[in-house]
Amino acid sequence: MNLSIVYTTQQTKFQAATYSGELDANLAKIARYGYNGVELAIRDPKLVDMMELEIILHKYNLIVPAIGTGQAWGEEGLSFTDPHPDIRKAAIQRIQSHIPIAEKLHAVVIIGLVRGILKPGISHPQAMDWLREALQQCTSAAKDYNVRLALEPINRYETSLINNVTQGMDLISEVNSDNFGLLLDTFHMNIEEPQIEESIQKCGKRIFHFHVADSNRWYPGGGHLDFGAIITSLRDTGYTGFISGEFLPYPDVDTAAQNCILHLQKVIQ
Ligand code: LER
Ligand code: MN
Repeated sequence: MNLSIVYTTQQTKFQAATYSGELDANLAKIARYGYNGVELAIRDPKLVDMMELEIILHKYNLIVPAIGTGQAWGEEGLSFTDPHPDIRKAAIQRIQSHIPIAEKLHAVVIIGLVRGILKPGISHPQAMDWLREALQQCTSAAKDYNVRLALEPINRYETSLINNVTQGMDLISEVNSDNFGLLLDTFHMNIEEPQIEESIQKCGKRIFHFHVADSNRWYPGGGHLDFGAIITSLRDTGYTGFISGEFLPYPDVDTAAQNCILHLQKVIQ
């Protein structure tokens, strides 16, 4: 089983970014607990010392399956659907700036909250037009590098733009690019999907990445989701990528990281 966990390269307000700071010490722990990958949350690639990062990744034999980009929205307010054209342009440029490092690391670029939220006075169709336009530009730039982009359906309490798999798959048809797929997150799916396993089946080969957190956003096993059934359904689609832990660091980050692995190993044959 390919398992990763989120590490954020810069401080963030986002609470479910499991690990941050002390790069060497934290990556050592992640590898020791049994993860073979680390998902990097990167606000701005300019702020990352790639040389140091690559040395430490190599030291602990960790793969980077995906790069999270949501902090560009969370910390800087950049989004694809901001009414201001300069902010939309800056958001597109920021996502495009992730592409060369994603190529180097063979990682998927995540499109989470950088899509934005519906701003006052902006209609939903207008925001969706901006979103499609931005995604077309980013997927086309990523194609030249063989990089894939994964949009994450996010629950209604965080955004009103693409909350579920049906909306995500419609957007995929509209953007119509082979390198554009979905990141499914069990925390959001538990809120938005009629039936989690069926929605996973519906996405099939368009699942480019997968986040796990339990119903309460604790580590898998800390809530009431059936991860045995969820992961079986994911595997039935032919998915061989990473299952990536993105959960609240409760009761503390190390216990959560270890409990995640223990639970998944217990429920997955
Ligand atoms: C990010 O992967 C995520 O799941 C969102 O909740 C971020 O706001
Ligand atoms: Mn997520």
